[in-house]
Amino acid sequence: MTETSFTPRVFSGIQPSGNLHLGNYLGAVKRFVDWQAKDVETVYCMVDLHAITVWQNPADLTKSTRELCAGFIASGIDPEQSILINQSQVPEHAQLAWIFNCVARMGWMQRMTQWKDKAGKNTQNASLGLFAYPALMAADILVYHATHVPVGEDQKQHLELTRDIAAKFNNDYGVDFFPMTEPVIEGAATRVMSLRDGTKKMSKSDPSDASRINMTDDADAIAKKIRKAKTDPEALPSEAEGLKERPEARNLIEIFAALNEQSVDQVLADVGGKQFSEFKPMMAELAVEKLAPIGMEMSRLMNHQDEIDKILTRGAERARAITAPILKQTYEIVGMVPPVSL
Ligand code: AQP
Repeated sequence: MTETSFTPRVFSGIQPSGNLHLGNYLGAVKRFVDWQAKDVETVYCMVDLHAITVWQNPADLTKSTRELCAGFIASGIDPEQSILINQSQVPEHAQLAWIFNCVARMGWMQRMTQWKDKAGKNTQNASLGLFAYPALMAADILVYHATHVPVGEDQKQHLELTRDIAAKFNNDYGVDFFPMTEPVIEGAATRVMSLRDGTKKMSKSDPSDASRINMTDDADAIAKKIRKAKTDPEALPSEAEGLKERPEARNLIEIFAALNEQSVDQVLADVGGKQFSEFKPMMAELAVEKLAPIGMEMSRLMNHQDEIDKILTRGAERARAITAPILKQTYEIVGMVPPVSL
């Protein structure tokens, strides 16, 4: 199959599980905005069906979904230009996921690092949904015949599995129906680390709020978290080689580079030789300048929840114009009897 036989279309999603953070922003949302500026159709999703693979308080889920939508828009996603949706409002995602549950193999799922990390030792008590998570993710992408998926580094394995599912489906049914989607992992900060431990990913579920910059943090909170970020006693190096074995220093430099749209080498050329006591205030100033306006816009939008709900409803309508025909063709390929008009 040639990868060029499909019209380019971008899809990506984020779980509305609260605490949208700098890692989600630099690894994903900022990239989504870049793709929106290109001449390609873009679909961005709040993946609430993924979020409930671990327990979510219902009222919190509702609030986090609207807040995530506000986060997308405040970061620069234009709901007229991109299709902005809540996953559960587009039922074809879950319907195609069932087909993919029957294509994917148990062994493939068992190898997923996210499954191993999130289920921990007590796999018997994890939800079936958490195990099947990558099949739903493959459906999210392939129900749009999406060709490109911008994500952070941690999603690479799931994207490879998406390709495996597409290839097995195409092969089993002798068709050339689903594209081989390309993961797009780019930018200076594809894996933002915790501010308290440079060896751990910055994450929504880290119990320490000081480990992450939330997109809703105000200027004071952002500056304070950067001031308190863990560092080492050495001065900053002038070349990237000098960041080896210095995970906290590397993390701060990568965040700075991504926020300032520079490469790590460019940043080090400017700040090499400086102590953290000098660098951290520069970084705090940059982070406040770039992030605080997004947080403020998110709070403003959260006062207009009816507008957010309308945007999502309209997004779902536009999305279903793409997903319904693709699901219909999938059912035909699989051999399901179609309904007739009575
Ligand atoms: N630390 C990160 N650095 C760069 N990119 C990141 N992403 C997440 N964390 C980082 C990217 O954000 C997108 C959405 O992620 P998600 O919400 O679907 O799930 P996640 O990767 O599980 O996010 P968290 O914060 O780590 O949540 P929890 O704590 O619930 O597990 C993806 O593109 C992801 O790569």
